[in-house]
Amino acid sequence: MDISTKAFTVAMTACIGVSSLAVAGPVFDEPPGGAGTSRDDATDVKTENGGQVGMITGSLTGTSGFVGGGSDYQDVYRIYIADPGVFRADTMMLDGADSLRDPMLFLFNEEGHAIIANNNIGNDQPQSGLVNDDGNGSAFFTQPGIYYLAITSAVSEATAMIANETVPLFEMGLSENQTGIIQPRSSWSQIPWTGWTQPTDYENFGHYEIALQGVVSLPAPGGLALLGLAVIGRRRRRH
Ligand SMILES: [Ca+2]
Ligand SMILES: [Ca+2]
Repeated sequence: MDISTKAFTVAMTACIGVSSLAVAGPVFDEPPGGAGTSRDDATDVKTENGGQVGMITGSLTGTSGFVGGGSDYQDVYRIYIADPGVFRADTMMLDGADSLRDPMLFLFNEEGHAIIANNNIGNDQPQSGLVNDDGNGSAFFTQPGIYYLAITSAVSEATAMIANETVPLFEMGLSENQTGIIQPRSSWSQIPWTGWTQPTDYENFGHYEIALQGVVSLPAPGGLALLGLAVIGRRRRRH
């Protein structure tokens, strides 16, 4: 499959995914204080009644415009992926001047190791989508559990410390990494993400909606152990 065909396929599946997702599960709104930007201060995605989470909504509010003021170009959510086989995350094209026109999405595991990222679902399609399928029928990850989902203003990408240097973990500046789902170099897959590059376009901010599949409310700490036991129990019964 050449790049343009692949991009088209991703765009089409994104559309199908979004249309079927419009009614799937409760919406989680970014809290009033804003989402975190790292593993340490990531926002827990929990719903009142537990169960499926169909969407995250929030805003990258940009910069306050004065030196020393805060800025908001990356939002990081701690999510629970209950069903990796169907996991996907798609930013929605929204009407209105206050919508985020060009997002990027990143997925990291609980240790902060990079799994997948995407800038644009296709040429001239700046929305972003992640799906757990490498295009050849193989999953990028198979374990249910805690993951970190980040949305950023393009281009602000995940960084890591490698050989005492801060490097862009997904090398999203490369021309072949502008569309499609990308992974880090295999030798970098165990190196934790530690920060973000500065945004390249300070005017690229606004409201976003991320449609989700395969995600449920984060269990309470005690519930997490029970969920783990349930998974082990299921596996044992297969033998
Ligand atoms: Ca925010
Ligand atoms: Ca984008």
